[in-house]
Amino acid sequence: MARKHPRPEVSRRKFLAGVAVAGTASAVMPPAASAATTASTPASAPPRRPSALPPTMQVAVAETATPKELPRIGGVPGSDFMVDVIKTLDIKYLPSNPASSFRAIHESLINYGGNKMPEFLTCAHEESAVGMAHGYFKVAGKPLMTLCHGTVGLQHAAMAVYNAWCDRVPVIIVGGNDLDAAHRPPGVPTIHSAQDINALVRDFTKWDDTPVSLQHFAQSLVRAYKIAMTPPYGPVAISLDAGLQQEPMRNGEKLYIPRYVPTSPPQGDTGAVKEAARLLANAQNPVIVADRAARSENGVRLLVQLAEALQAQVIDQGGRMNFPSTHYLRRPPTAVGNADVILGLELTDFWATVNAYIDNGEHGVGINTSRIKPETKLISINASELLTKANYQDFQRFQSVDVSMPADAEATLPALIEAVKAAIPADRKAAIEKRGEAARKAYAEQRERTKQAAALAWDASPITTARMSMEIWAHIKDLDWSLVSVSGVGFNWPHRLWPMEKHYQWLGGSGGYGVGYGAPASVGAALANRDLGRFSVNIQSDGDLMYAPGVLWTAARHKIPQLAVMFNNRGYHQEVMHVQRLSNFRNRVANLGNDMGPIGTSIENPDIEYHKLAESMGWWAKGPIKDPAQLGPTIKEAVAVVKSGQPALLNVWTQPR
Ligand SMILES: Cc1ncc(C[n+]2csc(CCOP(=O)(O)OP(=O)(O)O)c2C)c(N)n1
Ligand SMILES: [Mg+2]
Repeated sequence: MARKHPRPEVSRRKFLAGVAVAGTASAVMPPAASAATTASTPASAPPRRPSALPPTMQVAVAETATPKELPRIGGVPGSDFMVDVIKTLDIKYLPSNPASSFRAIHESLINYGGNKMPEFLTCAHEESAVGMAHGYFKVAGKPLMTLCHGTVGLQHAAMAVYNAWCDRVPVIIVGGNDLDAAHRPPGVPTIHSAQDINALVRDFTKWDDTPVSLQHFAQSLVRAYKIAMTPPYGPVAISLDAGLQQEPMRNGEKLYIPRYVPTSPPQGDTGAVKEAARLLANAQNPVIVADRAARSENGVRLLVQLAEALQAQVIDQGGRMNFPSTHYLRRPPTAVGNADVILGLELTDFWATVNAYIDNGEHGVGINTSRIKPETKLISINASELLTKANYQDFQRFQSVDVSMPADAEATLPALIEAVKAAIPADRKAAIEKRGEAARKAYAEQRERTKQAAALAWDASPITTARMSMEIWAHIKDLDWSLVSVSGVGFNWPHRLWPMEKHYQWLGGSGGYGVGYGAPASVGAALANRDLGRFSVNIQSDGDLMYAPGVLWTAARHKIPQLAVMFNNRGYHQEVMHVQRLSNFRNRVANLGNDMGPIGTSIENPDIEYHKLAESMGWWAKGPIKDPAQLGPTIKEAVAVVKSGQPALLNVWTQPR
């Protein structure tokens, strides 16, 4: 007699026993399930039902069975040649979550490539792998490559790719995919294949390709690297056919690897640079606004030179560390209000730099207002104008500007500085000097106000974000430190209080505001800092860490030290405020759950013991720290641990903002 349910009986019973589901499920229950559950359930109680049907035999075997022994394959594996190509590009690490669609190149990287250049770093999530590459680049200035399982892996990676795209950071994404429908294994490998995996990320990558021969691969990978590394930088994707990786090279096939030669960054047109210099040199009150302007230490130096030549105030929007926080020309965003000329350098959002948007205006419609005087002239140098695509709206609102240079700001600054010096009329020099004196005074007054604001509620518990910042600062100030990430919203005290002068002391944010960036990017940046002998500090919010906390394990496993101090406000506080704002706007009270905040926004009850979470993954950790007096001594201990090479996390309970 034919078996009714051709599934392994024992494992199905185990499966059902493991799936204890309360309530009534609408799924159809197989007969064996009701037998297995009713036996141990009183007659009156509703039968327990599984939340999902057991896997089919085919799926179970594909996922769990030992692969059959394969015949030995002669010749040189195609994926060995791929490793040769990768090695010419000087890629140090390969953070990745393993998968069969790239098993051949994985094997070649280890056995043929010796797991060096690149070294495989085991990741628990594809989003973590891309996030690590993102953070790494902003310290090292070199991209990493990641391998991901073509469909499902790339789906997981997608948000991190979008962040890298918005933040103008190169990442080389290689996705395994089995294209040949006639030869690929049935079952899972076929479910995990697609005609075109790159379509998943095409709208937010600079370029992608699907090589169909080894020579094509060599050309594509070098081209992808070159495109990713041409400012404006960005992620690129290569779909890597499983068959091409696995098959041996054809007999007598002559292959070559194209040489990678870096592209020089695009510079502003000479005429436009001159016009910009003329406007700036003759301005009464020029203001420079920088977002992702400084790609390197040299970018910071150049911006200081330009600002000093003009004695122009500088607003650093923080997409990168552009301008020293200790410089007397540094000003807050409101400084645009007095400007007659504004120079925007690699701004994500020029519109919002010169306009304000008031969320809860009349009739639920936002109100636009100008932040600047109507006659203010606007100059923009922004390489992102060379990178626009249609679908995703990272290009922001349209802003008309008077001089528009689609060019790399750092590369254009030397010419602009020279042009400005040449354009300053002799009779304006005294006025420009005077501007500098006024700026020194304003800077000193502002510092005083900031210190006073930081002292408010100094002894409060939960701990204020200002106090936490200063307690950290006290213990890192004599080290070669790098603030690798600040997750959570509005934690800006380090920028207001810490002297930041070197370009690696602040790396900028996620770019796309996709939460879950902070933890993996901090690990990637800490990896680059480890190799450079620097001390990494990460201010880690609770919501951000919970997206993919497995990256903590990767940090411990690969000995990547960092000091993570948690901005644990026990909630998605940004969203608390959004719900409150809407309730106020509608003359209603935000609906409170059993916890403090509006329903759906708090992360309490149970309170997550992040210190235990980190400890379970190999970190040194302490918490919860609620008493501000305890914070200093605990940070001291943690700093010593990090210096010894182990990552350390402090679970600090903070004020919401
Ligand atoms: C992937 C993603 N999901 C949701 C959001 C919406 N969002 C913006 S801020 C925020 C709260 C994040 O919580 P946490 O990191 O603890 O920061 P806090 O607001 O508490 O400072 C959320 C959920 C987002 N930006 N990205
Ligand atoms: Mg939070």
